[in-house]
Amino acid sequence: LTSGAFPPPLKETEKNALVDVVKDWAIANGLAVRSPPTVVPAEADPTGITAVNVPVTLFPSPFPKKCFEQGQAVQQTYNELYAAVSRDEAFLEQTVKEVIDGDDFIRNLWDVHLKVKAEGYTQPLSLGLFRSDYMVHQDSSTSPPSVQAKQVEFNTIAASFGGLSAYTSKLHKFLADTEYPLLQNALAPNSLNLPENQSIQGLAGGIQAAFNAYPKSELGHAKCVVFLVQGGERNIFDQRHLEYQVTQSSPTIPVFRLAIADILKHTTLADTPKRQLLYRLPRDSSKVFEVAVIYMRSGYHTNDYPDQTAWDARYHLERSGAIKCPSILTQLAGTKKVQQVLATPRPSSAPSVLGKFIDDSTPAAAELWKTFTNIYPMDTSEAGLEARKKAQDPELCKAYVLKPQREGGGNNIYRSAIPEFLKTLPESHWSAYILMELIVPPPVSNIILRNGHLEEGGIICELGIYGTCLWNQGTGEILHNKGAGYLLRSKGDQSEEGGVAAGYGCMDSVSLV
Ligand code: GSH
Repeated sequence: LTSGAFPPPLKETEKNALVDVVKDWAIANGLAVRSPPTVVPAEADPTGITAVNVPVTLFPSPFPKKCFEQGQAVQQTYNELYAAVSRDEAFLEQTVKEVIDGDDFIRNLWDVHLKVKAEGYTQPLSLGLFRSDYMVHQDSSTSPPSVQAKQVEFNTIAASFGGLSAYTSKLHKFLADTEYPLLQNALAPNSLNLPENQSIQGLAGGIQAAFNAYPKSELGHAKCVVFLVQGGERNIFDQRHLEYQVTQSSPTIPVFRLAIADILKHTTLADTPKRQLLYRLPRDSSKVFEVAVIYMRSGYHTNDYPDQTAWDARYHLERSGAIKCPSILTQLAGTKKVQQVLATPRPSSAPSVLGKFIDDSTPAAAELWKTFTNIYPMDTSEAGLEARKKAQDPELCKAYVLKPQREGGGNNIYRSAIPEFLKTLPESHWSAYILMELIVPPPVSNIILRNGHLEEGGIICELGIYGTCLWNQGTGEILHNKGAGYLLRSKGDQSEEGGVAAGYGCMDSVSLV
């Protein structure tokens, strides 16, 4: 891949042949999503039985080995860092306070936490299934240009696509073995460097570790794991791959899917000091399970809380004895504001903020620092006022993205849109945002198969490294801390937003160069 054109020039017949193989392999292996209504109209599929392959590249994208290894190498330190941040309530309170005026969602989360804190948390263990996202930053001022993995964001709730990404790696491996050697401009299998991707085992392993750490039910129930999901989720197979892997334990671990809107309908809290979370099987209410782990694939978006009852339901979960993945504190640790504060360079004499959480003098911490990019507050501090100037300047703003404290994609404001956007907001709300320098990755080309059509051209790749961590919120003891495979997502280089779930990006895998 280092020499010659990539992707290799293809004849029409070759493209069609590849598409045929990908279409079938994807469905045969569950590299799929439930059909979007734009592809299969609801009236053609009234019972929701159809699925289509997830948007995917026809080739793995070349990705700098150095950056891939950098992301892997720092993941356990990141796990440790975010576990420590989650435990520092005073730090989170201070950080949250800075955005709360412009952000009711964060305020509501914080209020739920305070209510539970007042009566006392009963579950000391906390689980994180994390994903740290990076883009390759190319510094062309050096010769040869040097590359660094720079962190885009750190996800602490519903970090998705670990189920499908393992299969994307397998798809590209399959094509490398069977199809690429047949092309006119053949790619020899050994010309690609395709690392193993253990994201399914890794993420499921985190859930299993938490399940096993949860004691045997004192109430005589069987333990279970609950996946808390959104109603009508289309990314269901990604979740199912994890679910099937979690169950594969001896003895089998029961896993149930619970829609966020149905929490109060199907679960109750035991009237005991531990407030165990009890799940009643909807089809047979005599079957009761004690929820050991609640894994949230919802609850990160305002749409998940349409009314006060939804907030009551989140409170109900938070005060329960189940191990939360994540707890509210861990969810809040994933805000952009926390990321910005952590990435603030240490003043020459004073210790860094990072040093409050992990030993900042180790080589591991030095590696972590290298992944930070420039992120500025939008408040009235000196750095904030400086950032406000940049954000409002029609020229300077072009190097930045403005981000609110939101998850799930589609919320960011890019480049020249920033000054106009700020005008629509009262200035008192500006501090709810952070300003981040755009990372400009080296150009890569690929071919995306999306809903049966090919999109060819420049793409931007974003690497996600998964990590799992189980810790004791009280003592700080870490019971489990592992890396858990990777995700590569790509998007057309003309598109700003990159989320696959939000409909912009596609699945990809790395060929290390
Ligand atoms: N509810 C969906 C799921 O559980 O798969 C989507 C969740 C979601 O949007 N997760 C964000 C993410 O990982 C983090 S909060 N997005 C990646 C992407 O869409 O490409």
